[in-house]
Order: sequence, then structure tokens, then C-alpha cells
Amino acid sequence: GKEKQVSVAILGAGGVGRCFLQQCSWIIPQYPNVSLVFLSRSNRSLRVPTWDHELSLDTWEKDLAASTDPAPSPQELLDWFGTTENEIILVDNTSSQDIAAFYPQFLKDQITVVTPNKKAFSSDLDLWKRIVDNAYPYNPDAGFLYHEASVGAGLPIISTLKDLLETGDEVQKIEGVFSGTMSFLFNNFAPVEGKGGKWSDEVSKAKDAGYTEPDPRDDLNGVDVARKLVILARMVGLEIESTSAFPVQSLIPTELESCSSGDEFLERLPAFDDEMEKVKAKAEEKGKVVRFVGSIDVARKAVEVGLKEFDKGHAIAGLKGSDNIISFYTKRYGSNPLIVQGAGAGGEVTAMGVSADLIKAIKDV
Ligand code: NHO
Repeated sequence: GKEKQVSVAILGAGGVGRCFLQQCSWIIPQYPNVSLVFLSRSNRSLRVPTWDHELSLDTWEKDLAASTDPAPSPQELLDWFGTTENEIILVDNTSSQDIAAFYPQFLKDQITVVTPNKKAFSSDLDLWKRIVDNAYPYNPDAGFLYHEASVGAGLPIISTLKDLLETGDEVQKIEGVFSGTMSFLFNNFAPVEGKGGKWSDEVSKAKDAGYTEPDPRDDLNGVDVARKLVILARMVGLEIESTSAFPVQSLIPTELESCSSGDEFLERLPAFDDEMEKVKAKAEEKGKVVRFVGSIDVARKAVEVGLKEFDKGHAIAGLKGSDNIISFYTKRYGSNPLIVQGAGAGGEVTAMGVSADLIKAIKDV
């Protein structure tokens, strides 16, 4: 609302968090009633001394580095929020399971939560139910919840699905390329035209471009795609227990499953390039290309994640860069699905999903 004082607390200043803070330095000054009051990363935090102060969006990096305050626990944060009448918007740019597990308490205490963190919505079903039950509108007195960037970065996937459902459409199937990393890898490793690069080289490039999760194995094992499908499947009413409740194809060679770090994994990956070459050649023999896709068949209650071969003329085969493409097949749209396509990974576009949610939250609280 316009009259209320709104205090924004931001957790996490990594790849997405930094870009988000940059975007905030443009957004927040446009709203005179909104100020930044808290900022943390895993080992440090900064907070305003009293609620009428605000943190600087120009010098946050230096200020945070100079701070000696550790990051508070979620309970400590909640207690601190309890000392003001201001509306609080909590932005969780971490990938912390502990923070995600605390969303129900934040929401119940009328804290609004904005996040790209997939863990809250794709871990066990019980946590998801407690989050939904404790958020507006199921609990009319609770905080609002926004997580557009948890699927498709800044693309309107969650909001489109919500609009379809809330206007009474019947969603029959959702399918597409849900991983910016996988899209980048296959578009470059097995392009429609030309030979394509070496698998392990492309994996390193995706990591350097900031497309991958902090550990690239979280993308290659299919779990990142599985998480996004769990989020969407639950929204359409399928009670999926977890990402292990359906088949997920992993692209991690068995021998490398036990690597102790992402770096060790990247070092040893070139020895397995031949295996991926065989997958590429098999599709090529049929005039096709291979892509990593996910689908939700609502009537069959079936979720699937893995490699599939596509004709070279197919929209999925022709994707570029780190683009996602997601098709919603519904009763209203008939045989021509509603399609959303565009960049699906990386700090800037993911932060945009979070920033756009922040603006919605500022208007709603
Ligand atoms: P980083 O760079 O590891 O940053 C995490 C930050 O959180 C660090 O500053 C760390 O110090 C801080 N932190 C951790 N625990 C904390 C705690 N308890 N208290 C305070 N701070 C804490 O991770 P990213 O890349 O910035 O990601 C942040 C979140 O956004 C994660 O939950 C991630 O899953 C989510 N996210 C990222 C991306 C992306 O492109 N990087 C996307 C979506 C969501 O659309 C993107 C996507 O799906 C990418 C995917 N890999 C794909 O499709 O290929």
C-alpha cells in the first residue's frame, strides 16, 4: 500500500543477490515509503540501528564486508521483525534449506516472502503444504508469497500458470525445456547445424557464465529440472511427495557421483565425453537432435525428466543460448498451447524475476 512504511530485508548476496541489489538501487528510490533495513550472506550481516534508518544501496558491498555481525538465525530475524510496526518484505536469495523451512513462521507473522529459492516449494510435501496454508490467501491474516524466479528465472511461468488456474482454465499438460544450463549445453553440444563442442567444455562454459547452480552437478543430475516440475505439478493439484517420486534421468557418470566437490567433478568430466558423443550420434543417425526436457501430464498424474530426441524443425530443437521454452496445454487454449520462451538462467534475468515480485509485494502489502 501507499501509506504504509515498508522495510525490505535481503538474505544472500551471491550471483543472483548481487544483480538483485543492483536492480533494487533503481527500484527502491521510486517508492518513498520503502527502505532496505537488513542484508546478509552466510557469515555476515548488516542491519539498521533503528527502524527509521536505511542501509545504503550504493555502498552495501563495502559496508557488508566491514561488518563483524554474523548472520542471525531465522528465529532471531523473526524476533527482530517483531520490534516494528512496519510491513516487512523478506527476500531470500540464498539456497538455504533452513531458511526455506522457516517460511511458514515468517508468513504466519505477516512477513511477506519473495524468493527464487526452489527448496521451499520442491522439498517434502509437508513443508510445501505448511507454506501454502500459512500464506495469504489460505490464511487471510498472513504475509504474501511470491516465487516467480523459482521456475524459468524472469520468465512469467508461475504467474501465467496462476492466471490460467485462477480464471478457471483446466491445465492438461505442461512440457518443455526448464533448465537454462541444460538448454545451453545441448544447444551448443548438439546444435541443429554444425558439429557442436565437447560436452565437458560446454559444462565448464555454462558454469563460467553463471547459468549453473552453485555446484553444476545439481543441474546435470536432473534434480534442478525435477524441482521446477514439482513446483508446477503441486500448483496444478498433483500431490507429488518429492523429486524422487518420479523418473529423473541423471547425466552424471556413475564413477563421478562420489566426487567430493564440483571442481573435482569438472576436472574428471572430460574422460567421459565419449559417452555423450554416442548419445549425440544415435540421434543424428535418425536426423534428430537430443534435448533435456520435462513434462507433467495432469490426467495421468505423470511427471518425467530426461533426454528426448527431436526433429531438427521442432521448436525445442531450435532454442538458442540458455533459453527455456514452456508450453501450457489447456482446455481453453485447445491444440495450440500457450508458450513462454526466453532466457532461463543467469544472475540478471533471475534477479529480474525477484525484482518484479518485490514490486508486486510493495504494492500488495
Ligand atoms: P550463490 O551465488 O551461491 O549465492 C547464495 C548466497 O546466499 C551467498 O551470498 C551465500 O553467502 C548466501 N547464504 C547462504 N546461506 C545463507 C544464510 N543462512 N543466511 C544468509 N545468507 C546465506 O547462489 P545464486 O546463484 O545466487 O542463487 C541464489 C538462489 O537463487 C538459489 O536458491 C538458487 O537456486 C536460486 N536460483 C538461481 C538461478 C540462477 O540462474 N543462478 C535460477 C533460479 C533460482 O533461473 C535460474 C535457474 O533456474 C538456474 C538453473 N541452474 C538453470 O536453469 O540452469
